[in-house]
Amino acid sequence: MSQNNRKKIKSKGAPLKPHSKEFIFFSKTLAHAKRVLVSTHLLPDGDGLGAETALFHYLRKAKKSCKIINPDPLPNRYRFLDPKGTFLLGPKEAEIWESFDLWVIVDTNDPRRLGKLWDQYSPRAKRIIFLDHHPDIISANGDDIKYPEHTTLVSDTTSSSIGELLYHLFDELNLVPITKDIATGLYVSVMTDTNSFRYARTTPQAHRIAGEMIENGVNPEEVYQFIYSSKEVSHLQLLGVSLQNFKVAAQGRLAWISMDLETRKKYRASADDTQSFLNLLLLLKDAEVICLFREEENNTIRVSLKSKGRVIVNRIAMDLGGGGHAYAAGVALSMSLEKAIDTVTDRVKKLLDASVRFGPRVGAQLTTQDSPR
Ligand SMILES: [Mn+2]
Repeated sequence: MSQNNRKKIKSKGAPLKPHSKEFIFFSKTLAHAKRVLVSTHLLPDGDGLGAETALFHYLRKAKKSCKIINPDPLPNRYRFLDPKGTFLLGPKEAEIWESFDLWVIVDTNDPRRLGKLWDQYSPRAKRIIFLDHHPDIISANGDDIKYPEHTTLVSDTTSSSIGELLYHLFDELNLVPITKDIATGLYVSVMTDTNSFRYARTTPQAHRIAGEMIENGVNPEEVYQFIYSSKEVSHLQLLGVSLQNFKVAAQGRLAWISMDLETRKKYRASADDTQSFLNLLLLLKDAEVICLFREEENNTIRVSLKSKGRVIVNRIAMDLGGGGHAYAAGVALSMSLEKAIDTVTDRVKKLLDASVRFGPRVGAQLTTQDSPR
């Protein structure tokens, strides 16, 4: 699609907000960088992986050296983004330069979510940029995370996805046209982080970007099939077990699924598998907050919290040492599964109770961003 048409589409929508000075700095740094490393968070999702794919193809096309390394391997359902397994690489799969111009870290602003990669690569990067749309972790809970001096946070909590931020970045840079490969990355990012255009932050802009990417060659049905119709028999059996056993409290306003390690192993379920079960609880009419409790190998319980949008849940995650968006947050707890369920559901019940008495905005302290992590 020509540049002319792209401008025409955008002019019909709401005017774009002016770019922040950090965003302009990112654009300039990227324009000058020759070697760029790109990474996303542990347990990578479609937003991070789609954004990485788009960046990789864009930078390669612009004749720059780009490599991707992630703290976790590529989940199978995203294999279609890199069918030959040449660039969306996990730890120890990629050989990284001794020194490089720029490390772009997408979909998080928390160095801890890079696992071992942070200590390994942060000293080797001349500049580190976090491209993110989550609330700032430092202002959120006064955490003692120290960013090295050569770090810049480029964040827009009103953005549906990292793909949306990259769309503006590519528009600003204007180095190469959007190819089908770049478009596929952007489409996957926007589609998965709006839960297929269902979340509150599904803006006209998110739809416009998706539409434009389809014009650039993306096949929506094919992408959908790859990401969502990719399950093994054992996955649906585990889903059956989970849905038989989910729990409801607070007059149906709270619902949760819990999964112990034994069950996960029996059905060979990955973390990525179980995460998708949580969204099914959103089908419940009365549920306002839904949770998933997943027992991990290292004696921790990974908790995901989601709100339909009346109450804000990231305060609960932050109080327990986690974080996230207002309506989608998470935390890892070092305790038994039963204890973790009690700890979190007690807090959610109190929150729901307070929201009845004091109104739905109780606990609101942060920006209201509702895409998932
Ligand atoms: Mn995201």
